[in-house]
Amino acid sequence: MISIRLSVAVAALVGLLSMAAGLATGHLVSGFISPSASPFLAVGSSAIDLTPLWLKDFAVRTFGSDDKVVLLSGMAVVNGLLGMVAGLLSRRSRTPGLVLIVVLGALASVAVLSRPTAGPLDVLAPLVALLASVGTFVVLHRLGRLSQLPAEDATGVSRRTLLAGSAAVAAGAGIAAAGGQLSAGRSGVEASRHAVGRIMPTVPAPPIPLGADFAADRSPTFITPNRDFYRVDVNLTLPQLRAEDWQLRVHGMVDRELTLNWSDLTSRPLIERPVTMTCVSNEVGGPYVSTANFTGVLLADLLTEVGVQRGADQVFTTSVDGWTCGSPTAVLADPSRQAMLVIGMNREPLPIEHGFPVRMIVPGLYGFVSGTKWITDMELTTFDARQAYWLQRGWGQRASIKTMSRIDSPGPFERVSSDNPITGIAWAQTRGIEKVEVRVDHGEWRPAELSTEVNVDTWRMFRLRGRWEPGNHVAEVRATDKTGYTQTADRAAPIPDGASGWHSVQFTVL
Ligand SMILES: Nc1nc2c(c(=O)[nH]1)N[C@H]1C(S)=C(S)[C@@H](COP(=O)(O)O)O[C@H]1N2
Ligand SMILES: [Mo]
Repeated sequence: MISIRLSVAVAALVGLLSMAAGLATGHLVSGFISPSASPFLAVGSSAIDLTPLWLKDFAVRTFGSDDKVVLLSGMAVVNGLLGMVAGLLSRRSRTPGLVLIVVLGALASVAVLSRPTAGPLDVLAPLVALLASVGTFVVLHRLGRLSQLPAEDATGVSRRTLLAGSAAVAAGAGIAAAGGQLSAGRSGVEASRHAVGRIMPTVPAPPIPLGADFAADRSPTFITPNRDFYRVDVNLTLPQLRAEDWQLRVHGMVDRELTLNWSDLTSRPLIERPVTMTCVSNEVGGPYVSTANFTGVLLADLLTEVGVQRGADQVFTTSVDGWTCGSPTAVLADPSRQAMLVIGMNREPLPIEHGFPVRMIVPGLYGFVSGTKWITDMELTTFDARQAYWLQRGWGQRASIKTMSRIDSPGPFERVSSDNPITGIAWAQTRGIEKVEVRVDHGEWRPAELSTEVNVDTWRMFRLRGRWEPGNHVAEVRATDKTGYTQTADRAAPIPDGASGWHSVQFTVL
């Protein structure tokens, strides 16, 4: 046997395709077990959990809600490079490349099995992935060597055979990955959501008054349609939890432990209320704020029922995928706060990405300390005893939503007519908005017109009419809440307890 070295290009191609074949097959198998068993996605989810705070903050700031796409693309590139390295290590002998593939396969298995929702079957996905990757590597490596034999040793394996084999692997990987993606959506959760049907509250919210927004002048609509509601979570794959399988255990420092299922929950009085939700990661002027009519069961009643023991200052909630959240008991138990276990959003069952079948909503607290989606566990405990997901990563513990305002029209650097009103939103949940002022080109602050107030837990729209000279301008906004506090110019970053400062927009009058 003559010793043959694979060319750099062939070696890299063999490694790259073996990696693709493995990841795609694993993704396909996961489609039949559980989306989070996908080796590719499990490694991505582990990366999210292990990402240091500064990098996470950078990613959200730089890529916004595209951060997941960016993460997945970056991972695809890294995986491809690792595959190429495996190929390049094996230009003479296939052993070093195989060793690297087996090590990576083992790491992927660890990632899959350490997902909080992992079941024992999940390991099948990375195992099949590993087998597919090794098999592809062995076959393509052999084809690669044969295709590089000198002509007098011709075995009938030409470069063309190698190319055909490679194309077949690439196509197979594409189909497998797409198949995994398709079958992942078939867990019966959409059917369960459909079966729930429209959510009819026992106590409906009063109708939204006319004049609750200035949408005609390009403020947001008062109610955000579900499909436009901002979404923030750490999930690459959405938890698949059917209403009929849902349970919530309320336990810990309580007198009477309680477990609720879907029919227990939905047979209680269902209260409907519009609430504006906000994410602590929202930059000044950012998009992570939306309003919906939420329907659910009041938490204050539930906490009275279980009998909270003295000293239990934290309600520690966990979602089905293991994400955790710590909220102050005093806030959740306060009947005037109207914190809820929510099942309905604008009369629809919660969309899956917003927590189907049940989530928590607490007016006045940022989502990361109150908005547990896919909630399955509620433990009464102390802040000393347990640390929730974001607290472990440097964010604040008691995060009340700050008084804030945002200009929506004109948009940044927009060219508008001279009579374009300046419109936008202001919010100060639990306190309510008293006044919004706008100034143009650092002139006098002028009070803006306010939309009809719906309740203190929702946003209010503002509008300032005027005539602006042709040319470039800057508009700034500041809100005053009903405690008399006026937003200051002091800029704070979102970390650890929410951004502050005035939003400003530059625009041009034609
Ligand atoms: N299970 C789970 N619940 C979660 C999160 C999460 O990552 N996982 N993110 C929280 C954060 S940070 C916010 S701001 C709100 C956002 O809710 P939305 O996506 O429905 O707007 O959900 C909260 N609930
Ligand atoms: Mo958030």
